[in-house]
Amino acid sequence: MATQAPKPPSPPPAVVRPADVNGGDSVVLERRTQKTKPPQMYQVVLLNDDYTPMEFVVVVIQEFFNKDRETATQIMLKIHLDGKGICGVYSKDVAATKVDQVTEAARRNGHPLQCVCEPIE
Ligand code: TYC
Repeated sequence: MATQAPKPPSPPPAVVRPADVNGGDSVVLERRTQKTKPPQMYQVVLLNDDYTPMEFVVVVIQEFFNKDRETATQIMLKIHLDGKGICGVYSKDVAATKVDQVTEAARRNGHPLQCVCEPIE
């Protein structure tokens, strides 16, 4: 059985109203504004604490947020100094999964590291 590829979303149709058709030689097209909003995005944030080792936080940021070692170290130090820091921005489901994965890894290793997500804008 042949499967069909999903169609990409098409732009809103322009409208031709009878009043816009002048003597058959010109047509006014009315542009419709896009009705679909982009989805709400969420930032995943790590919070500082006094007990989780710096090395563990760096590895978590590398593994779960796909950062290189240098970027992960910079983010960890920002959290250590400022109290919190953004590790990534995702759709709601992906952000919630990151929070669960990080929290599970922290508890499994006996660390109190806190990870939360918050809507942006
Ligand atoms: N403050 C911790 C320490 O000095 C390190 C740390 C950094 C902990 C970032 C949590 O999200 C965190 N060992």
